[in-house]
Amino acid sequence: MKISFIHTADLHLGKQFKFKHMRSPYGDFARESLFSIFGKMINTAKKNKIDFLLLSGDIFDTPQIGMQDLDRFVALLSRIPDTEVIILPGNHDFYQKYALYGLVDFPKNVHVFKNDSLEEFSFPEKKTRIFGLAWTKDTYREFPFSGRVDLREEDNNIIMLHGDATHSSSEHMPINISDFDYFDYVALGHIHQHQFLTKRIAYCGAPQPFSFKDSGNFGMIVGQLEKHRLETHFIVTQTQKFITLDIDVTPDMTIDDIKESCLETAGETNYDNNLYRFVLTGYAKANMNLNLLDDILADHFYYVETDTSRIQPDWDIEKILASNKDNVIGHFIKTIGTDPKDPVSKKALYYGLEGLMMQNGGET
Ligand SMILES: [Mn+2]
Repeated sequence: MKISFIHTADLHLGKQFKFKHMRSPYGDFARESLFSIFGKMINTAKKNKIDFLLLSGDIFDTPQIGMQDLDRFVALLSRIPDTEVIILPGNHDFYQKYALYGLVDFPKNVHVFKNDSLEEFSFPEKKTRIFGLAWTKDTYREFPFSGRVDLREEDNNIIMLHGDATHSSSEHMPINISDFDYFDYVALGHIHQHQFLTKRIAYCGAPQPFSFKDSGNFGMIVGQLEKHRLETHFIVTQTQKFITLDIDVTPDMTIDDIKESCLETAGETNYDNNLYRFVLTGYAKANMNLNLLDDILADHFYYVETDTSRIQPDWDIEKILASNKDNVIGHFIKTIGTDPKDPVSKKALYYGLEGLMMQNGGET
């Protein structure tokens, strides 16, 4: 029998986002976007009469989630009564009797794994068995099941797992994927970057990037299974991108030149909802106030921040030495040398000078 499924995980509903610019509404928007993406997945399931919605853990960011978020979640799931929804609690939303999933009376199309031993939901009319193993605490140094599941040839056999298949020493439930390669499909959760470990074993990834560390595409996996023949597609669902761009700064640039370079590097892209970070490297005029840059760029982006921590002030060392011969600044320059060749000494000279100039108000 042919079945279809949507595989998603790591939505982290309810997540509190932290941005450099805390005054902003960006965190609220990002938080709300997770619900809106989940709503779109529900619509997709309904429209395409998807048989199974597989939620492979970390659907919520924490077990201490507000009732409002929980109610929204349940209401969305009750809109697809013909889709069987399977919830596998992960490390962020591990199963407890008196929190989160334990508090809810789910509609009858929703099935929740509740134990950290292997369980199964069986759907004889769809000739499908779905296995899984829930988290019931926040750390597992070993995978809590060994052995082989007795499968029937005539069934579609799926297993859902939440854990780390990339590090065998992980505290987040290390998974040895070769232990599960006899299933038709292994629906993994935990790692936010989607990846197919084999044709049949996949992390669907998070549906939305969460920070500037998240590059690449974010989405869900849609699949069909019939007589052990598996077909899968990765569908992009993200509504935001975190974009990090490097900017070279040279001493001849004014702050407006730096702004132009940022805009040029970003290109004529669609700025809607995308978050930009510019990482500046090189040497800037010693008296330039780079703190203004975030405000100067703000009009041009939905969200923008700059990292200027790698910028070095371009000082005329000879000139500083000449006007500070007899004080601690002059002594410092003479000790390191006016033009040290190795990068560590050069750094020491610039950082040291910066500190000394601020403390002593040295002459430039
Ligand atoms: Mn996780």
